Order: sequence, then structure tokens, then C-alpha cells
Amino acid sequence: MLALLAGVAAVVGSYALAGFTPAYVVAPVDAWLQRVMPGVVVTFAIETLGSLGQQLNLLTATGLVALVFAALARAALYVAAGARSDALAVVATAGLAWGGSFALTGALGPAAGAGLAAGGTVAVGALADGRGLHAGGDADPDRGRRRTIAALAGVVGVGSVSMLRNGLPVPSEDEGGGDVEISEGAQADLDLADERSLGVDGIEPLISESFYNVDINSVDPQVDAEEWSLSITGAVEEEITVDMDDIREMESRREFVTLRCVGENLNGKKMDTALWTGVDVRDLLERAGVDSDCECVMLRAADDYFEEFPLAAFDDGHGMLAYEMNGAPLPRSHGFPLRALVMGHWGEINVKWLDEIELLEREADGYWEQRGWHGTGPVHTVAKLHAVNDLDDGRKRVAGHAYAGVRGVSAVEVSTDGGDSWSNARLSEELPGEDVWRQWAYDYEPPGGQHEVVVRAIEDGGTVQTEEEMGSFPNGPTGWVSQTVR
Ligand SMILES: Nc1nc2c(c(=O)[nH]1)N[C@H]1C(S)=C(S)[C@@H](COP(=O)(O)O)O[C@H]1N2
Ligand SMILES: [Mo]
Repeated sequence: MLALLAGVAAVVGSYALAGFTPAYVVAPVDAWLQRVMPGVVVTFAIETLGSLGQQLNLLTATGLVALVFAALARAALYVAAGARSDALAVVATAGLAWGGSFALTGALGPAAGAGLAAGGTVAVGALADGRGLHAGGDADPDRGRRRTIAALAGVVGVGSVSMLRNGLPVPSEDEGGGDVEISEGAQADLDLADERSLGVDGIEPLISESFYNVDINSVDPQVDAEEWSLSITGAVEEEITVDMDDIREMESRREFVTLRCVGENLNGKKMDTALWTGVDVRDLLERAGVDSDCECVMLRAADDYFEEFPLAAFDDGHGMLAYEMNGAPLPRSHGFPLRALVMGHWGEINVKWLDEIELLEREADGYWEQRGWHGTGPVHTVAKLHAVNDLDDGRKRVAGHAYAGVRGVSAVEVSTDGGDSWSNARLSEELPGEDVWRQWAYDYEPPGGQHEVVVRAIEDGGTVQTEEEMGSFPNGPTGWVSQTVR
């Protein structure tokens, strides 16, 4: 029992010093689990569990790590009992936990948290024991109980400290600092988006207040912008490497861009919009001189994520390397210090924490394609239905967002009789930019009783969003969103 508690203490102690960063002992194991998990399992988890799947993975990783450290503590206690020394038990447990944590994370300082907490737990256990751990006599239930209670108190103590310091050890949505200064031009654009938002209760404004996150790991990389660099490699005339100063010196632009995840449900909420500042990828590629037979490219990132797609996706200024989101530096969870934005394409290839652009000689599979997905192409058109509100005058107001990538949305049609008849919804005035969603809203007199509301988007060219229903795997969801309203 004492060893088990020491194992838990190691995890908690590591969290106390490292927080939810890659230096937290659970982070590498979580990442490893996600990598070795068969594609079908991951896909099942995404489709049926959503982000719960990732939390399960994290929980499993946490349990595994605690067990490993418990085994290390068990070994330390065993050796120390042989030597009849409680001091050795404490020191050996601490040393093994420190060393084990360092071996997993490569971060020596934060690993001390694991060592101190595990060693400390054994120490309080030994003190509470009265006669000394090495005195044996596990048969004495009183001593055993005292040990356990003392050690448990130790774990709870360290746990409280780390929660106070770092909050719960779960992925946090935008941890964006409250006091960041927003550049002046960006503020004007954000104000414009604010003005053009329809302001309907229950739907996000045109600039999302809470921007979704999809990551292969529970713990995001923590990249030091000073040390960061981006390399253009592979089939180029000359490989080049640039740093953040180089990027900032380049001609930049600011654009509203919507992202949508290929793995989301048809009416899901993994579709959001922000104002991004960055540079055109082609300006960098030109410097390196592209010489790729397949005309294709692989983007690689600090979390070992990689996605491959045709270079043509960067045509017409559709490839951007962004370092600001909504006028502030990119938050860590959205790829600090630099991410790719590939307009009109599924979120998947909008690689975060980007550190290498490799020009390829022949096509290859990306991270998700290795797991059966086809998410490197253009997004599907969708009109979502996220609000059904009762107006004061007895009418109803339904509303949502519509998005068609670079094809653009020209109209949203709403049916309140299950698709028999259609009317045009009001649309938010278009924001400047080629790849940005619009809001729609529609007020109507309810027919009395239950009825079926259906929505569909019309693209700029007049093409109607496809009615054919498909799940998100492997190409992204299609079909018309409908909801029974009463
Ligand atoms: N490095 C890296 N980039 C990544 C991912 C990732 O796991 N790692 N996820 C991708 C997926 S599947 C999507 S939908 C978008 C989500 O971007 P967001 O988290 O900023 O919303 O990022 C993409 N870029
Ligand atoms: Mo995604």
C-alpha cells in the first residue's frame, strides 16, 4: 500500500512542479499510448466518445505511470528492508522516482517533484509506523493503518498544492492571457466582426469566443519562441532555416479564417473562426526553390504530428503561416509560436507548432491518413443549427453558422416542415476573406405541435449542400442538419 501511494505521489509531485506541460511524467506516456493505439480504436473513440476518448487515454496513461512508480517504490522498500534502513527506503524511493521521471521526460528539474513527493510519502509512512518500516511485521494492522493514513495525507497534501498551483491536470481550452495587448489594426477588424455578428443567443459570434481544440496529445508542446526555427527541407534547391525574427520581417497580412475538423459530427462544434496574422507560405518556398516531382509537401510539428498534401493547396495565397490569433500571439493550444493555415481545407492540415516544411519527391501518408482518414482535401459545405429560441411574440428563432470553405456561402435555406418547403434565412454580412463562415437566423410562426426544422447552405456558385448522409469517417460528415422542434 505504501509503495502504491508513493507511486501516486510521484505523479502528483511531478505535476506540482511541471504543470500540464511535456515535463509532466504522464505526458510522454499519454503520447506513446496515442501513437500505438490502433487506428480503428482511435477512430471509434473520436466518433462515439468525442474528446472523452482523449480523457480516457490520459487517465489510462496516468494510471500506468502511477503503477510504474509504485513498482519502483516497491523495489526500493524491498532493498531497504533487506538493509534494515528506513533512511535508505526514503532515499532509494526518491532517487528512483526522480530518475524514472527524468528518463521519461528528459526534464531534470521538474522530475525532482516526483522524487521529493515519492520519498516524502515513504518518509511520513515510516514516521507514522512507529517501529520502522524495516521492522517488518506487516501483520500488525494498527501500524499498517497508521502508515497508510499518513502516506495518504501526504499525497493529498502534495495534490492540493499542485492543484492550487496548476489547476486540474486536464487539457485546458485557450489559456490565453487576459492582459495581452491587441494590435490596433486587429482591433478594428475584430470590431467589424462584432458589428456584423447577428447577436443571436446560443450561437458563437463571428469570432469564436471559445475556439475548439483537436490534438493528437493531451499535453501540448511548449515551444520557446526564442529557440524555435522553421526549416524548409527536402526537394528544394537550397534548404533554409528561419527564426521568428525572420518571419516577423516578412510582409504580413491579417485574415479571418474558419477551421473545421474532419472528425466532427455533422452538427458538431469543432468549427470556429478567428482573425489570424501571418505570412504567405509561398514567400518562404520561393526562397528555398521548390523542386518536387509530386508537387507535394509534408508539414511537421513539435508534437511529431505530420500531414502531407498537394502544394496546389497553397495557390492563390491560400497557405498562411500564422503567428497571431485575434491580434495576440498564438496561444499555446493553437500552435505557438507558428501554425499553418490552409484555406478551404479541413483543419487537419492546419499544422500547429510547425517546425519543418518538407518538399517531397513522392506522395506519403500523414498522421491521420495512416489511420484511415482522408482529411487533407477541401472542407464539405455545412449549415449548422445550434440555437432554437422562443421569441417574446410567440415566434421561434433558429440560428447557426454556415461554411463552405473558399467556395463561399451565398444563402442558407430553412425548412420548418421537414423539407417540403424552403425559405431564405437572414445572413450575417460577409466578412472580408475567402475562407470564412457566416451566421444565419430565421424567425417563424411555429405550426403548433412538433415539426421538423431542416437547414442547408447554398454555395456561391449556386450548388446546394449535399443531402447525402455520411458519418465523419473517413471523409468528413455530410447531409442536412435537421432537428425536431416542439
Ligand atoms: N501539430 C499538430 N497540429 C495539428 C493537430 C495536432 O494534433 N498536432 N491537429 C490538427 C487537427 S485534426 C485540427 S482539426 C486542427 C485544430 O486546430 P485547433 O486546435 O487550433 O482548433 O489542428 C490540426 N493541427
Ligand atoms: Mo481535425
